[in-house]
Amino acid sequence: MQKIVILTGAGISAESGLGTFRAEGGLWAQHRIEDVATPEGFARDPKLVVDFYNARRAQAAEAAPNAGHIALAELEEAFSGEVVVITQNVDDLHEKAGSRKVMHMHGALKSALCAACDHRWPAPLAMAPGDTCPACQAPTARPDIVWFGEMPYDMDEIFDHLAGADVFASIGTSGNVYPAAGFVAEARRSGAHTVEFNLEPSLVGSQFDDIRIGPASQTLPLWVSELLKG
Ligand code: BJW
Repeated sequence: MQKIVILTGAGISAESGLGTFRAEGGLWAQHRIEDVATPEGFARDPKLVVDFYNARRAQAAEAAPNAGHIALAELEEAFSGEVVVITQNVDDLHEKAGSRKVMHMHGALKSALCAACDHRWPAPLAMAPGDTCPACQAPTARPDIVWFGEMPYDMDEIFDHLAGADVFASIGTSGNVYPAAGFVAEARRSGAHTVEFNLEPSLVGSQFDDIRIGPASQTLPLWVSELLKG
């Protein structure tokens, strides 16, 4: 076995105190998706959107990785082949745990993006509507987040990794949002062994060879020690 490709979602950060989206009382119960996670919502009310991400950026800055994030970092360190983490999460808990190869397909709270020239720079803790871009000086700064209807990042590289995967693991994601929910099908087509970690089977759960039910902080350390024992 040479290559392990891992997809993570909000569930892996839940035990670090960051809310998931679709749980009862989750982020989408508190905010309308159309208002805070679409380019149209940002155009209508930039302050609402910027404040939503400012609050989440502040919360993420205080959060610490849990045993699930740490197990994945240990896997990358100790595994003889390649480990790639593709995360839908916009927090930096994989990096804080020590993972080095992390792809943020839905963007990152720590980053700001210029809607005019695509320049990126480290976001201040609190962004404000109309912040200027340090490269082109236009007042077009926005959170560097992939909203509905926008193209997720690094898709070509991600599909290359899926095509080369020997093992594909999906952790703490509900399978509601594409293209990420389609990765298991892609990995299966490439012959990968597929395993899901969740509190319950996801919407695409039937496509996995193995499902490990339970909190990621418990199921991941066990899986990693199984893998490293060979
Ligand atoms: C635990 C746990 C514990 C809890 N241990 N587990 C019709 C059909 C198919 C596709 C589409 C369609 N109409 C539109 C689309 C495309 C659309 C889409 O998928 N819509 C669906 C809702 C139908 N997708 C897009 O628009 C994407 N772009 C795209 O497709 O580009 C191509 C294109 C572009 C333009 C034109 C044409 C094509 C972009 C998607 C952007 C998603 N953005 C968000 C918000 C931004 C980031 C942020 O604010 O943080 O990303 S939405 C939100 O959902 C966020 C997440 O990354 C994403 C996934 O959520 P996730 O991680 O799965 O969280 P939950 O809460 O759903 O699940 C948590 C899971 O954890 C649960 O299962 C729990 O059980 C589990 N759990 N605790 C283990 N301790």
